[in-house]
Amino acid sequence: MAAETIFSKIIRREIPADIVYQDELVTAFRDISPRAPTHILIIPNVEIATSNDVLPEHEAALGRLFTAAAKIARQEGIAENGYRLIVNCNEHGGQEVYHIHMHLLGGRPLGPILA
Ligand code: D5M
Repeated sequence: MAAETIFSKIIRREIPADIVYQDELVTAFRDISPRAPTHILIIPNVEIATSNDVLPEHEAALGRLFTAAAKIARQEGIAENGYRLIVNCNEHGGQEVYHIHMHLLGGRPLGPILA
């Protein structure tokens, strides 16, 4: 199991966060420093540090990230126009919090990914 991060405290509701969705496998909450009108982090409730640490037993929780993303995008009213899903890994990927998370970004045109 990965070392605990601040995200585990958010899952357990021990520190404040704007949680927009939670079920038995994943939790989603608004990013503290949003890069777009909608910027939500969707994380598995199980601690997985990075995408390098993914195991077959995590497939249900990681698949749920996508179903949750689609549901939240509809809730946020951004499904039709579209949005971006991002998972950063380690230093070169720009990962800051070592509990794997999917960024859901939308609400404005985001431009080319590598711009
Ligand atoms: O993204 C990590 C993201 O996590 C970054 O966009 C800020 C966000 N963050 C960090 N702490 C919090 C809390 N407490 N609430 C909400 N959002 C938070 P990365 O992909 O690791 O660079």
